[in-house]
Amino acid sequence: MKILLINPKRVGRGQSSIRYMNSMPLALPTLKALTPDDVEVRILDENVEPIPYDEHWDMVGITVMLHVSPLAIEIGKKFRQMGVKVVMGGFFPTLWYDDARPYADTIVAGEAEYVWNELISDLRKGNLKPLYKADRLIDLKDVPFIRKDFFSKEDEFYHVETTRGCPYNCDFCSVTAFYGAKFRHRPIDHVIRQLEEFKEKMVFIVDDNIMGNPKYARQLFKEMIPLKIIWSGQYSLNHAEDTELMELAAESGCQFLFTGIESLSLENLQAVDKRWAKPEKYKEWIRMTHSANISIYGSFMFGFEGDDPDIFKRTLDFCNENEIELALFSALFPIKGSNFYKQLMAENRIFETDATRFNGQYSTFHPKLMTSSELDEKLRWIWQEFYSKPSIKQRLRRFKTTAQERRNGYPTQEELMLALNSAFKVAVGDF
Ligand code: B12
Ligand code: SF4
Repeated sequence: MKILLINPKRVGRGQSSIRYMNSMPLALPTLKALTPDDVEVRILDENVEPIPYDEHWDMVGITVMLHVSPLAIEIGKKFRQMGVKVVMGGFFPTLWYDDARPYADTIVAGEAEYVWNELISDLRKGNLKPLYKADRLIDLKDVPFIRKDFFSKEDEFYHVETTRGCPYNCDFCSVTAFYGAKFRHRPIDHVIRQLEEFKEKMVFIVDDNIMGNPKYARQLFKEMIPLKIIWSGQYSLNHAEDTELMELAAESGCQFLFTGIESLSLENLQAVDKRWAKPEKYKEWIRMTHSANISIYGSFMFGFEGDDPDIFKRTLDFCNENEIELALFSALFPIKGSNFYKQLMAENRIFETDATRFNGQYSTFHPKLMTSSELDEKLRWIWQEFYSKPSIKQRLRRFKTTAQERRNGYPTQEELMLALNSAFKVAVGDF
C-alpha cells in the first residue's frame, strides 16, 4: 500500500523564499513514524517539489492550516477525481470541519496518534469512516520517534516537541481550542533520545511555550547540556525574570526565542484576552533575555482596535532601541468562533473572503483607527524598514561587544542572526 503525505505550498505575499518560515511541518514526519512498516509512505513538501499526480497512490493525506485550505481543497479534488482516497488533518479540518468535510473522504479531527492505525486498517479493508477523532487528548509518551531522514534535505532545522497545550486561550490564536488548556509534557528521556537522532542540524522546539512549566523546562535543559546542540524555540517574555532558567536554556544551546510581543499597548492586549502580558515590563524582559545571551525573535500584530497609523513607527523604534534581532509582523486576522470575530461580524467589518489571505500578511477587516489599505501599506513599510541595512546593523550591535564561540561546529549566534536577517531582507523585497 502506498500513501502520499502532502504539505501544501504557501502562496501570497512574503516569506515564501525563506525555508525556515516554510519548513516541513512536524505533523507529516509524525504520521510517517506512526504508520506500520509494510505501508510505503512518501512525504512531500509542495514548497520544495511538485505533486506527483501521475503516480499510483492508495491514499493522500494533507496537513491543512487555514491559509493553505484553498490549495489543499484543489489538491484533494484532483486526487478524488482520480479515485484516490483523501484524508485531511490539522487545524483547518478540525476547527472548520464543515468547510473541509465536502472535500475529503475522511477527516482526522485533533491529534492523530490514537486514531491513525485504525484509519490505516480501515483503508486496507476499503472501509474508511468519514471522521476519526480520538476520545481523549494523547499522553505525550505516545508521541512517536522520528528518523532524521523523514525531514527534507532543504530543512535547516529539525523540529521537536516537548509539550502540547496552552492555558491562555488568546482570542487570535487556535492553540487552546485544538490542544486543550492544560500543558502536557513528553517524558524528558524521550525528548533526549529524539534530540540525539537530530544532533547534526539545528533544532527548533515547536512548543508554544517551552518554559510554560518552568520545573519541567529546568530539568529538560539540564539534561540537554551534554548533547552540545544548538536550538531555538518559543517562550513568553515574562520567563526572562527567571534568570536561572534563562541561563540553563543558554547553556543547553538556546540561540534565539520566538515570542508573541504582539502589541505595545496594554488595552490592545487585554481586548484580545492576552491578559498576562505587561508592556511596561517588555524592555526589562528583553534586556534580561539578552543578558543570558539569547536572541529575541519578536512577533508583532497590527490592526487592534486601539492601533492608529503611528503604531508602526513606534513599534519599529521599539525594536531598534531594544535590539530585537528578528521580527515577524502580521496584520491581526479574526479566527472564526473567537469573540473578536463575533464582534467584527456583528459590525459588518470583515471584507476578505479568500482564505489564503488569513495568514497575517493582508488586512482582512476594516480596522477602527486606520483604513485597511493603510494597514497593508504600513505593514509592508515596517517589514522593509526592519530588515533594512541600518536597522540590522543597529539591532545586532550587541554581538560586537559579546564574544561569540562556535559550539560543536555549529554557526555562532551572530552568524545565525546575520543569516536569518539576510534571508528576510531578500524576502521582504517581494512584499
Ligand atoms: C512550529 C510552528 C510554526 C513554525 C514552523 C511551521 C511548519 N511548517 O512547521 C513557523 C514559525 C515557521 C510557523 C509559521 C507560521 N505559522 Co505556525 N505554528 C507552529 C506551531 C507552534 C507548532 C506546529 C507543530 O509543529 N505542532 C506539532 C505537530 C505534531 O502538531 P500538528 O501540526 O497539530 O499535527 C498533529 C495533528 O494536527 C494532526 N495532523 C496535522 N496534520 C495532519 C494531516 C493528516 C493527513 C492527519 C491524518 C493528521 C494531521 O496530527 C498531528 C499529530 O497529532 C503551531 C501551534 C501549535 N501548537 O500547533 C503554529 C500554527 C500552526 N501556526 C500558525 C500560523 C498562523 C503560522 C503563520 C501563518 C504565521 C505568520 N504570520 O506567518 C506561518 C505560516 C507558515 C506556513 N508554512 O504556512 C497557526 C495556524 C492557524 C490556523 N488556524 O490555521 C498556528 C496554529 C498558531 C496559532 N497562533 O494559531 N509556524
Ligand atoms: S498566543 Fe501563545 S499564549 Fe496565547 S493562546 Fe496562543 S499559544 Fe497560548
